[in-house]
Amino acid sequence: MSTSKRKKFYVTTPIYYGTAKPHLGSLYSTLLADFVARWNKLKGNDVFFLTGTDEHGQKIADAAQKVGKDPKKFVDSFVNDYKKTWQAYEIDYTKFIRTTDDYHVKAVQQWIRDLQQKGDIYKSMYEGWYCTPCETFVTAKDIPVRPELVEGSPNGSPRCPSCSRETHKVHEETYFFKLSAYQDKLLEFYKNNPDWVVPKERLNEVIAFVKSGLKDLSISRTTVKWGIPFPDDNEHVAYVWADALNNYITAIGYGQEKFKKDFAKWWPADLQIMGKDIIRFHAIYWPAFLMALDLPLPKKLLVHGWIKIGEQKMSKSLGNVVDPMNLLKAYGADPVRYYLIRKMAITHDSPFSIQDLEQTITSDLANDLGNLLSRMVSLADKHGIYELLAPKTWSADALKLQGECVSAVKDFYTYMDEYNFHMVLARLWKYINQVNAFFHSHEPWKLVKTDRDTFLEILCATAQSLRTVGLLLWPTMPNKMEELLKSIGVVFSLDHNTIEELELCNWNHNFMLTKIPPLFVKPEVKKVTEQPKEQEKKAALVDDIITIDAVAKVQLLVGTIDHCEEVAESEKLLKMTVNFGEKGTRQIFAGIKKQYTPEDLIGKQSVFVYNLKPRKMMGMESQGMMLLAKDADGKLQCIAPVEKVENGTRLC
Ligand code: ME8
Repeated sequence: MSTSKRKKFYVTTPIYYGTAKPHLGSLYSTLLADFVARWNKLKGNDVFFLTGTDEHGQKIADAAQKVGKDPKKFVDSFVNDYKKTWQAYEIDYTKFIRTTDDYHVKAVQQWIRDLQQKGDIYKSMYEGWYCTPCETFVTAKDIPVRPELVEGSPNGSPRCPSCSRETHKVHEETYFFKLSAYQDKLLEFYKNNPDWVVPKERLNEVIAFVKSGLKDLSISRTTVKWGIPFPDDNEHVAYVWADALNNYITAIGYGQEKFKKDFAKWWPADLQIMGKDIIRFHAIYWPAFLMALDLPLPKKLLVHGWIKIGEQKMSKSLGNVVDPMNLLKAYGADPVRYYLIRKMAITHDSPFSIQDLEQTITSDLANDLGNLLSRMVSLADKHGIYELLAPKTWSADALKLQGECVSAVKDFYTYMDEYNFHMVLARLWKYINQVNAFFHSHEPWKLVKTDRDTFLEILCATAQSLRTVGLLLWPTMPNKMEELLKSIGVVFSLDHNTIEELELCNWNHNFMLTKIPPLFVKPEVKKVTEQPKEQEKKAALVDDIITIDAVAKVQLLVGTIDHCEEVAESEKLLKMTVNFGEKGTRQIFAGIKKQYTPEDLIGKQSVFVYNLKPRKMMGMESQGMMLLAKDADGKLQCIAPVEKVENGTRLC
């Protein structure tokens, strides 16, 4: 693509508090930014991807003091952890900003001067409540509507609306930012830009808050020492959010004469990504700060939900965080990247479980994608075929698959444009399964002896499809997809191609095949470490008697049959999609076609073996087993709880 046609794309993540190592939640936001950044690079755009750490404020000062460290030294080690984790997860950021960086400190002071000159910052007294863990002021209007925020608090201070912890009273001289002056402008902006926040609905909460009246915002503290000193008034340091939000402009040159051009090139940001906890800061304070500077506002805010562990948000303060480096050691970076983008929905809170992660790696990556590649390349290798030349004309079946490819690519673009990332991957997997069905149903391993031309066509159509899939999946799994493409002879390079030039659906490419080790490894089934006691061992040897340990190994779960259909080629099988609540959904087959129609079962609850090793049935994977009662005549009956229970409930 000529450089003149290249569009700029500037994407940011929140800057994370330097009080602890990154966890799966921080990885998630950063990964989304990397995913979108790579997609833009693939489209030939000129990308700036910013991430970093938030290093000032009382919260950091307190945490450092607890371990007897100087705050800067305290955050240094965590910054290293962030950088190492991002590198391990192939997070290809352009710049990592630290709010203790000298240029940022100077630029924030410049920002204060600019606004003082405009009359948007003035000095007065502040009295109110403050939550240090959230670094946020709890305003009077949070309290009357939320009576529960005052209950149970020993000194009558309200609890923080965000984290429910006790706040403390602040009474001090402060500089205020004239936030109230921007209330109408903000409301006007939201009205004219209803799609500014994705998902749209999250903007409603912001609008309601602004409509209820904005007070001027205290942006300096005298009781906190660890922060950016106010210019010409060193008694005050900048409020940590006023300091932190400005990172998005200071990183690209705001406040530095020599970077004026860079700033003009990159600002406004094209996409700012964050979790829903910090939307108020980004959708109210931040645009007001920018309006005060007469700067354009970011084009889009992408606000995602929580990764949850059970019913709780995964968070440092709740102590239930998952360390991404442990996951990396067990499963590798790309499978975890895939899992997070595929299984966490932007619009909702999403549960995380190791079991679901392992299940997804096994079924989506190892079985659906990895096997497809290895079956095709191994079959070619077995018959000494390394070069695949695109036929001049394709058969009707191959053209049908090509049509499915066109439609998959079209939908992929649409979902990308809507930031509907988990659907992007779900849609692509539909196509991968169409390719699997195409390959399987033509039985090329038989055709090789009877019809070599068709045999070669099947291999080549599969390779054409894998090329498309490999390129589209590159932003999700960069390393693995480069390996996949290499094994079919496609050299991946951003320097030479953009996605448009790669002609994803033009099936005129030739391939050079190389056999590679399995692209994805199925996670090992967890070994049971407990040794049964001697007595129990003996009992276990007696026919039909098992120990309680053996019972405990079988996970029997209640699930609702969300979807059910007949397997056309089988006399017995029904294929079901079973909903296990937070434990996800599973595809399960059962041989009950003679007893039940799909309509009998849809919406019903039944009991399933959840931790059974997946098995292939009619070329498809069954990811569990339905429990059935079988009478003397062999008649089968489903087993259901007497009253409805929550999906995923375990039998005990
Ligand atoms: O708020 N699920 O920093 P922070 C998904 N320094 N995402 C999660 C998550 C979870 N369970 N937990 C955290 C701050 N996140 C400020 C930001 S920006 C100018 C200043 C992600 O370390 C999510 O993006 O508390 C959330 O908004 C962010 O981490 C909060 O990071």
